[in-house]
Amino acid sequence: MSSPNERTLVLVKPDGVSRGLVGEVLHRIETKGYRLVAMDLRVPGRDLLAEHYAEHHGKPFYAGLVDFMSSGPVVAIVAEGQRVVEGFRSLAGPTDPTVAPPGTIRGDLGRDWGHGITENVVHGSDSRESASREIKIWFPEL
Ligand code: IDP
Ligand code: MG
Repeated sequence: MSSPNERTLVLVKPDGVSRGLVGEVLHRIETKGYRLVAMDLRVPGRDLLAEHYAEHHGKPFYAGLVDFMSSGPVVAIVAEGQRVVEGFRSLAGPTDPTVAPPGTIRGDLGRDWGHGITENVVHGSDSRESASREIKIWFPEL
């Protein structure tokens, strides 16, 4: 279902921020035509990340994922537009940057750096339900 005010949560992950890719990610969101609703640069705490990644608790990569995501600043973004959840997932590309197709954010800007955890530049909500849950976690004021 689409709706005029569909929203998604995008994160530029610590690898993306430290490599200077925030502008490039914002450029892709904006040139695709989505509207920026909120944006914040911060180092996320482990409690917030535990909530954000609740679906991954207990998986072998969970501890490494939280270590990676709390290792430096991230930029949290809320973007809006018809079908933006699906649209941003399409812009981001599949999880593994080594095989993500060229043309996608992960395919163009990401690679395996040999650090164990999958560093893939961005997060994007995977459904409207996840988006609304995640936006409340990162931007409770919205
Ligand atoms: P997604 O970000 O494409 O939605 P998820 O399966 O939700 O992928 O995983 C969340 C994040 O956890 C990924 O973006 C990636 O950073 C990391 N990750 C996922 N699977 C693995 C894995 O098998 N090994 C290491 N890290 C992983
Ligand atoms: Mg996911």
